[in-house]
Amino acid sequence: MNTDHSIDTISAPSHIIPRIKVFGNSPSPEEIRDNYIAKNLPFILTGDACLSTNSIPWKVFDEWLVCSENGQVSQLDVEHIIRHYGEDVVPVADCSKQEYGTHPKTEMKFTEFLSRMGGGDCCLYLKDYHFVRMHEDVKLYETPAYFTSDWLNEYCVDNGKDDYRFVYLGSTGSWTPFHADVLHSFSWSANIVGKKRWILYPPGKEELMKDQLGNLPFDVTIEPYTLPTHPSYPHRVEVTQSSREIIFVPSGWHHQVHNLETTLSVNHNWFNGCNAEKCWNYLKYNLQLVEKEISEFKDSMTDWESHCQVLLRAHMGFHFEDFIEILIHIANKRLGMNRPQVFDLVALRDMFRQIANVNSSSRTTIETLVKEINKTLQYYI
Ligand SMILES: O=C(O)CCC(=O)C(=O)O
Ligand SMILES: [Fe+2]
Repeated sequence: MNTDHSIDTISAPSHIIPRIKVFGNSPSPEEIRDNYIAKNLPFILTGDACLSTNSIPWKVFDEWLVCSENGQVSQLDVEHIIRHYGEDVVPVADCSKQEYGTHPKTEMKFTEFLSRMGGGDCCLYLKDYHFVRMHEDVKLYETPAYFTSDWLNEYCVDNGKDDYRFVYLGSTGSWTPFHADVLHSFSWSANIVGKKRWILYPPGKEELMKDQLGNLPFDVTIEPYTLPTHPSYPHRVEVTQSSREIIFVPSGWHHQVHNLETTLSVNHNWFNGCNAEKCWNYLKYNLQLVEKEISEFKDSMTDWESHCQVLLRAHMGFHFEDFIEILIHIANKRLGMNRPQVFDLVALRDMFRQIANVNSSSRTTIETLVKEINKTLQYYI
């Protein structure tokens, strides 16, 4: 594997974000899975091959970008975008304000966003635009082979549910506050044009940054977090992602992101056999928090446990049965495939064994699935 560990290596020598050069089909998805994704370590993919399919660059480059007058740099083809997508209603964050630990969001037409961004309103940031779901026929880009094992979006697409595939667009200075991703899922994010500065902390190190009330910082680019004497500082990892590079953000790594130029990016959140257990543990941990929060009603409420699940879903976007339903859906599909998906089936079996202890309405289904998985796997491992 062609990795360059020397570029952009950051303040913390123990956590270096490698740049991995993609040539044709190399490295293989299995190499990336085993060396980085399964180890929950960040990396950057570089080289045009990572943003093309069978050597053909993604359509977004041709359709959404134009060369500047001197032919040197790519910039947004605003006219094309407005003509085709200007009427889309898109979510827009206001980076100049803080509400409940994040930037408040509104909705506006894409055309209005572009004209305000063009007019120098650097505080607006278009994010979480469900472009793929809204324009299924367009196929602006393809999920890179390294990230196609995606149980979350596979389930959402198969069941007509809201997905986790987004387009982001913001001018220089727009930014995303400190956070970890939904359900502690993975994220991959590809810069179509522009540059982003990423600041990341490995899982658990965010604890060193909580205030006396247990709140995480909103902005880690200010003191005391930038002081080398701060306890979290040795764990801080920073990297600049250039145009046409893809970053992988592992599960539970808190991060903050700044657009250093006008940046158009696509990103997906997802989980698969490498991090499903992390997502499940995070869901269980959040259930404990909810249970603690309303523990005083435990004896007086008949359906206290289901209330806890409702609150869990309101807070996290998922409750236990939602998560279990995704696993069951994927297991049924993998069992129905001609070529056995050994990696997925082993991971699903491990998950079902853990979930078997939970009081789930799907217990019988899960037991049957484990038996079927065992039957399939006996010929392969
Ligand atoms: O690009 C950004 O502003 C934020 C992206 C992000 O947080 C992610 O991909 O997880
Ligand atoms: Fe994120």
